[in-house]
This record gives sequence, structure tokens and C-alpha cells, in this order.
Amino acid sequence: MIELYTWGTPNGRKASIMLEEVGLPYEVRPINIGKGEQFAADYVKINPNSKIPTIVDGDGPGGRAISVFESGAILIYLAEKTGKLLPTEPRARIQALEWLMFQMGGVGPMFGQAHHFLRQAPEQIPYAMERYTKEVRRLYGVMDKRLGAAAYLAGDYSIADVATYPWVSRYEWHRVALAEFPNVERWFKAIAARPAVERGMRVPAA
Ligand SMILES: N[C@@H](CCC(=O)N[C@@H](CS)C(=O)NCC(=O)O)C(=O)O
Repeated sequence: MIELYTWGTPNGRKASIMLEEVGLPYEVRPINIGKGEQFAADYVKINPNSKIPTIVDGDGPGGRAISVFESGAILIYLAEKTGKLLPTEPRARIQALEWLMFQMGGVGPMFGQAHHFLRQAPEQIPYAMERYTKEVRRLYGVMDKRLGAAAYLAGDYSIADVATYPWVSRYEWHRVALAEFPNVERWFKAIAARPAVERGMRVPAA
């Protein structure tokens, strides 16, 4: 059984969507990041960065338990464990990893900053709001171009899409109208219709 330490955020939902997609049984262990549970000593032992998500797989390599932190590493771990959503053919594999890293290094951090300055900052800072809104739109442009040439970010549906979808699902938070990016909108609707994605997006249960 896999334990998933998570909360209702885009990074957490990458892991729950993936677990639903690959069909591995898992138990949810909510970590309320609003209450600071990510800083508890026991949790920091499995996530030295004090963030969600983390998984603990009792049946890790060699049959021994393993913990995995960082959502991108969790997606790769689960893909390799199950042989799903990460191609083994070298060219297709590196393409999936390219778009996964594009999410990890671009979409996640930049959308996160946009959400912070647009919604949470105690004061309105026009420079920061504009900087991250502009970067979000630039990233949508990159995705829209790619998705005009391919059905999914890496060609076939992969961990790159699993990583990116929950962030795009917050399009209202970063003030983007999906209709402005029609290829992203088409991709978004196709992924939203996947039953595993619907289930993963409801984790943890309210
Ligand atoms: N690079 C990390 C980022 C994880 C992350 O930022 N998680 C947020 C929720 S989406 C969190 O735990 N925030 C709590 C905090 O910053 O104290 C990953 O992809 O796993």
C-alpha cells in the first residue's frame, strides 16, 4: 500500500491523479499546510523540504519501503514502477521529461508566484503582479503552440500532462481565459474528462 501525504493543491493533485491513472491502491494522509503540519518533525523526515506531496511505498525497490518527495520525482517513480505514462523509447522518453521539467521549473513556480501576488500578498504590488501575470501568459503561449502541433505535451498523454493539468485548472486564479489559448483549452477539456483525473482532483476529500 502506498501512503500519499498531500493537501488540496496543484502539486498534491499531480500525485493523486497519477495514483488514480496507474491504478495503484493508496491511502491519503492529509497534511494541512494551512496549519503548518508540513513542519512536523516526523513529516520532515520524509520531506526535508517541508512541502506536500510525499509518498511512502511499502513495496519499494528490493521489496523495502521507500519515501519519495518532490512531485516530479513521485511521477517518475510511479511511472517506472508501473510502466505507465513515461515511454521507454529514448526519444519519446526525453520528450516527456522535457515537458515535465518545463512544468516543474516554469509552470509550477511562475503560476505559484502569480497566485501569491494576485490573491494572497498583504499588499498589492503592481510590479510583481505584472511580472508574473506576463510570465504566465508567455508560458500559456508556449503550451498553446506545442498543443497546436501535438495532442498532448509530449505527443501521447504522459506524466508531463499529469503535472501540468492541475496548475492550468487554476486558470481563474491567474486570470487567464482559456478561450484565448484554444489548443490549451482543447487539451484541458480532454484531460478533465478522464475519470482518473476527476477522482484525483477530489483528493483529499473535503
Ligand atoms: N517542488 C515541490 C513544490 C511543492 C510545494 O510547493 N507544495 C506546496 C503546496 S502546492 C506546499 O507544500 N506549501 C507549503 C509551504 O510552502 O509551507 C514539488 O513539486 O513537490
